[in-house]
Amino acid sequence: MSRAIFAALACFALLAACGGGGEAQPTPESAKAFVESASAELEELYMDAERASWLQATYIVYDSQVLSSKLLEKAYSRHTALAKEAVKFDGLELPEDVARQLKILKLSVPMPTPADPALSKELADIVTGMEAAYGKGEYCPDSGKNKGKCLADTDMIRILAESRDPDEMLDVWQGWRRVSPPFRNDYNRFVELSNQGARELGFKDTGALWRSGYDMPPDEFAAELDRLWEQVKPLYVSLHAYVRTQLRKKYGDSVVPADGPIPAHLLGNMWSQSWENVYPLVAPANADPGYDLTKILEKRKVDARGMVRYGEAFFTSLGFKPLPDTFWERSLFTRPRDRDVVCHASAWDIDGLDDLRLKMCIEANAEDFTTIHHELGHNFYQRAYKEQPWLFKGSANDGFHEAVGDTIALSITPEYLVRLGFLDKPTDPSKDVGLLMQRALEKVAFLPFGLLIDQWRWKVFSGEISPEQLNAAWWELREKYQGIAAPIARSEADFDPGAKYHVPANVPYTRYFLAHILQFQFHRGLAQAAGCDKPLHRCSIYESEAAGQKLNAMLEMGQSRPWPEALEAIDGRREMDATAILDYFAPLQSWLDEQNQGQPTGW
Ligand code: X8Z
Ligand code: ZN
Repeated sequence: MSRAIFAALACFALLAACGGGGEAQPTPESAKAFVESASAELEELYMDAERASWLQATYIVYDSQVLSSKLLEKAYSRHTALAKEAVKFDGLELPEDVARQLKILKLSVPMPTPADPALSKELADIVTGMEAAYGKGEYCPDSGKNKGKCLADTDMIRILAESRDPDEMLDVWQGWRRVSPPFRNDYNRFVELSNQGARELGFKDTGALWRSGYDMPPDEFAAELDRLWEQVKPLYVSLHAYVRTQLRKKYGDSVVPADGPIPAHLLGNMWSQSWENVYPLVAPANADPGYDLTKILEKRKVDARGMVRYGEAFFTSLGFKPLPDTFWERSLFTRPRDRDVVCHASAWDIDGLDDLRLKMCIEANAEDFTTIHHELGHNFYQRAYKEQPWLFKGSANDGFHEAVGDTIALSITPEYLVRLGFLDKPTDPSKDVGLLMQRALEKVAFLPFGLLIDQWRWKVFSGEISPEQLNAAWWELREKYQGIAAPIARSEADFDPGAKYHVPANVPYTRYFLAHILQFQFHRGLAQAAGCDKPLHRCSIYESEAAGQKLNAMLEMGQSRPWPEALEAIDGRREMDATAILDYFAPLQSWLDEQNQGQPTGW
């Protein structure tokens, strides 16, 4: 959108709204004009902010931070102001698409800013600063195995994935958590300022604003989450009990309790959020599928770009167009040697059209292979809805955006690996419990983590968790939902939630919980379209144009319709529902029940 067109639209809106001087009565026509001019203005502002954010995330220096913060503040404060202004059309009979765009305008402020410019600037500076501090985080141990080295986040993530030495794991676990206490006070101030912005918009607090974005009353949405969690909890509890028993065998009774929470540093992941890296310790006897994707990638010397090419090729096999050349020119695929970057993976849509990018410090392993598919899911979604009006350029709800690439990754089956030439023949189906165990360590283990981050944040925003209790409340929720515990004493001098990217970067997290439910619904719907009659975990939609068309039909809707309609387009039903994930893992659930007999479950 050129500046000239944008100016003309803004002028048109002003004339329509103001008529012949004084405040004219809002009309459907002026509402439409308002939506158009607001969209054009915000599109421009966000595009500049995105470019500056890209620079800030891929080149963390003082100036990129200042510029990014400035442009983000400009976009957010204008968005907040327009959201407030949109209220003037409340109660007016409007065409459905205009009403929906106004609603999205009011609810989609990523970070509501206070009207006072000084406070608004302070808020933007805090968030940019926290993300940069996280991105620059490193740990230089002064004793132990890694003495004398300075470890970056990716180094520590790799150590936790590969090491079986509890002292080394504990050392990097606590080492990474030194990155966040310096911005604990900033976080408290951020909560105050963001809440002030949300209240000025008419919400109780920022959490209430976040819960309002799901085409249903916010309290009903919170109840939906509880319902979904209750559906999947028995499966999680069975997996937890089995893994605990196996970890006791490995590390001993003095390290892992028989019936209490599992120490957080032993699960192969910095945040204990997914446990696939402990698969070798918990692999079912006689049911190991017998291949290791990490080893295959290493042996074939697949580099970062090569891994992304495999991801792209999956989407093109479904009928999607290849990614544009600019994607390959402008993305960041590996950690640069000479500068700080935010390594947490993300997919970018700079101009709402074709300037798509991936930012990721790729390592040649199975976990990153999956994450690449996750990220490309975002990019292909972004491109599919590019023809929609600006306010509809988004996913049906935020869980949908997170679910698409994961859905594709569920199709990385042994049969698919044979198609790639990675395996000579598909694995023996009698060993499928091993395959399902691998998947469950990734997907089922994640469920309570996906839920608890925002359970914590919502309470912080509402004040139910006070600034003095941030860490204690965090560990209470970690224990309640995940059944894990800190391996060493923690106190309010720590700020462990801040050591998870999405907290300092202020990215809502419930979306990932939803995605872990939705992706199995999507997979079921697409496998059906692909004519797969095998068990769900053996279905791959690779090369199925029918599945591709069904997926694209949902993606190109963007945010133009309430999410139940988008879900219906792919799964034939309008409710988020855990039966798909439960069906997928049903054989594993029976197997776990047998293994857990005579063993304590729960914590
Ligand atoms: O943050 C992500 C993606 C980017 S949207 C890499 N994920 C969550 C996380 O890493 O904590 C994907 C799974 C959950
Ligand atoms: Zn994502």
